[in-house]
Amino acid sequence: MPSDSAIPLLWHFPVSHFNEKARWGLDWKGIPHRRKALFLDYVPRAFFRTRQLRLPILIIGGKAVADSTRILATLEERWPDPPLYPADPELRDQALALEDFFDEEVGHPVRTLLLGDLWRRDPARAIAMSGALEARGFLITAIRPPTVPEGTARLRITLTAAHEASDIDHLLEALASITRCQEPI
Ligand SMILES: N[C@@H](CCC(=O)N[C@@H](CS)C(=O)NCC(=O)O)C(=O)O
Repeated sequence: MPSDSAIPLLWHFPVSHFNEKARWGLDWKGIPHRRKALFLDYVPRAFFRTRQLRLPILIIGGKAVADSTRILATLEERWPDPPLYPADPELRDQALALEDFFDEEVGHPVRTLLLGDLWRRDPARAIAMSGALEARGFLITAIRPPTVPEGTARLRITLTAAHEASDIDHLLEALASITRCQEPI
């Protein structure tokens, strides 16, 4: 079946509040769709279709829609019933503000609490992060046993005098973007 078939296709990470939001919207509206969980292959796929590197992405009617908020808006437009948003404009604005607040302020710390410790003990996670950083132009090696104790892993970040402060800023941005919500394993 071609990827742009009439049935919407969701590219997603299984563990992520943004991705869960898109799955929940599709389920709430009872929209028949397919889901494909992506792993490291999300990098070329996402970039090719949307010129950005984040999931979820919904492929619908030949178009790729990135960003969970835009995905919900697209679903609402195409399948108005049952509605996701309140009909009253003021309540609707409040609902959208709440969505934004949970996306940006609540979701990340809650995920970190639940998953942070798990990930620290996961060598596969370190490899995936190293790959995601490489896709952004950073060569950062995953260090695994026996170099570090069994059941643990690290990322080795090597700085030299040739690095500019802006390089470090970009690295921090990339690390924040990847670690705050990605689950590519
Ligand atoms: N504003 C976006 C954020 C999506 C997002 O940050 N997705 C994360 C997973 S939770 C991601 O794909 N990260 C991969 C990366 O940054 O390489 C949305 O609402 O969909």
